Amino acid sequence: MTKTMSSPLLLLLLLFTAITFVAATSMSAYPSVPTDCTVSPADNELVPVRREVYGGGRIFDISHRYTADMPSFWSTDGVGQFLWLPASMKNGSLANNSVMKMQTHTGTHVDAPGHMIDRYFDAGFDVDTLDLEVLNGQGLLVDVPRDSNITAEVMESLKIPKGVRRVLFRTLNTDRGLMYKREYDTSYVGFTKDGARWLVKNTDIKLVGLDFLSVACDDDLLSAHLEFFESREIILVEGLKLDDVPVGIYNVHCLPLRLLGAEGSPIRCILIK
Ligand SMILES: *[C@@H]1O[C@H](CO)[C@@H](O)[C@H](O)[C@H]1NC(C)=O
Ligand SMILES: *[C@@H]1O[C@H](CO)[C@@H](O)[C@H](O)[C@H]1NC(C)=O
Ligand SMILES: *[C@H]1O[C@H](CO)[C@@H](O)[C@H](O)[C@H]1NC(C)=O
Repeated sequence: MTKTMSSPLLLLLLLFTAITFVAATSMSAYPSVPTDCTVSPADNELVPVRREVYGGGRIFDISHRYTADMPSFWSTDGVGQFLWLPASMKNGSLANNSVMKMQTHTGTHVDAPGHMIDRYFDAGFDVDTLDLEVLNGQGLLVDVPRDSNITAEVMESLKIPKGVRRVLFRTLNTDRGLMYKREYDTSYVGFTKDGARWLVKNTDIKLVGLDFLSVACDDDLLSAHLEFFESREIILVEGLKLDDVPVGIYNVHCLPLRLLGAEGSPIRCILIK
């Protein structure tokens, strides 16, 4: 670059900056989406239905809806805007086309072994390598005691039979509605290091699901994750929505996105009776 810039070039640069700025501001707002789907009789043919349960109680959606107000790791302001509408029919485009940008560990999501073990990340153990057989199959929804994190003692008391390969743990987090609070609450319940180790050593569980953004409690965040990740056989599904689902045996279905190279992915999980 030369030290001095000719004035036409400078002008062009300024103009370009201005255009970029306008484009950025027109992208900054996202149209509001109706979430209240109680039928208004006037135009009931244009009211979408939003459901948590399908097929008269046969299918439970256990994924959270993505919103700007959902909690995000260590944030007091939630996820914030993650959807933009750079092209819209209202502004003359052929179609509406949204753009999204968010951490891959947002909302209901899955962790790959590369999340906290760097040599696994470098070797390519990303979400695209996760075993769909583990993520789909018969599983158990259990309630854990509300007065403790998930320690070895708690795990032992749950008496989960050998052979059970998928367990979703419902905790105090669900009662406290932590996934509905914008502010990230570090006092959530999760696995302690010894709880994670006990599960790895004494059960056949390969899918571990929990009802807050991390399966490991804040005090043992790294150590409990490492216990789970080491063998690369256990898949962690976090941020599950387990409200109002009866305890019991279900067919669990979880499908991550095939994000090549990513150590996490949003995931859609459902339970079928
Ligand atoms: C359309 O463009 C206007 C002017 O740039 C902007 O204010 C508005 O937010 C845009 N609408 C949509 C839906 O993108
Ligand atoms: C679980 O552990 C966290 C710290 O990681 C703590 O703040 C919380 O009070 C514990 N919860 C229970 C129910 O013991
Ligand atoms: C997309 O286009 C349709 C038709 O113009 C319009 O009714 C709708 O509001 C647009 N969606 C958004 C998100 O702008």
